[in-house]
Amino acid sequence: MRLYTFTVTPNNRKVEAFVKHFELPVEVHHVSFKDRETHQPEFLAINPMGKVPALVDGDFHLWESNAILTYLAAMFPQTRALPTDVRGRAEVDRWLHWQSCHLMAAVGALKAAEEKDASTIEPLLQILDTQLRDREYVLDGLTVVDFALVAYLLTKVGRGLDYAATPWLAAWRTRMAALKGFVETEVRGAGAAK
Ligand SMILES: N[C@@H](CCC(=O)N[C@@H](CS)C(=O)NCC(=O)O)C(=O)O
Repeated sequence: MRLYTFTVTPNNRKVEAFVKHFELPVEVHHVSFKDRETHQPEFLAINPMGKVPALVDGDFHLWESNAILTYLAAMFPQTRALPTDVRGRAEVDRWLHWQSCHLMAAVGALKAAEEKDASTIEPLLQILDTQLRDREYVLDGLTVVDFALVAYLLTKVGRGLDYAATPWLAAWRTRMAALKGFVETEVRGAGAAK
């Protein structure tokens, strides 16, 4: 398997951290935006969206970071990162969709400065904080959901938020930042994601 990625953005980092955390046999290829690699015909044949992350597994091409996460977790069940019971799987889907539809939009708006303050994201953080009350992870045990969500809170925008009102979330975020995989994919300074 080969993962095309760019590490620093949340959608890339969540997958790369997952691969590194579980030491999955996936070759990690960092694309060159400078060389417009994701807009070359070879890459567009993998992902017609011209975006990373993208995964190649033999003749199977997969894009969309959350689809890649659940695919890897299913392909490597030893990760125990994807519940197999119907309700457990529904909970995973719920949080992955929440991340794509709500958390990503709120972080994106702050990054683009369309939102001048954190008032849009704060209710989302409260909801996640409530879920994390008395819990080590978002669901039972470490799952793909933790990777998908926390990646958004470890960006430049995420680092700039005030977590004082969301202590359960803050503690989980700190634990996740220290997790193998997220440590290896930490990029600070000029190259860091906004
Ligand atoms: N919904 C997609 C978003 C993918 C995406 O927007 N990738 C960005 C980096 S985070 C990208 O490749 N941008 C380069 C471009 O659009 O040319 C996912 O979760 O994988």
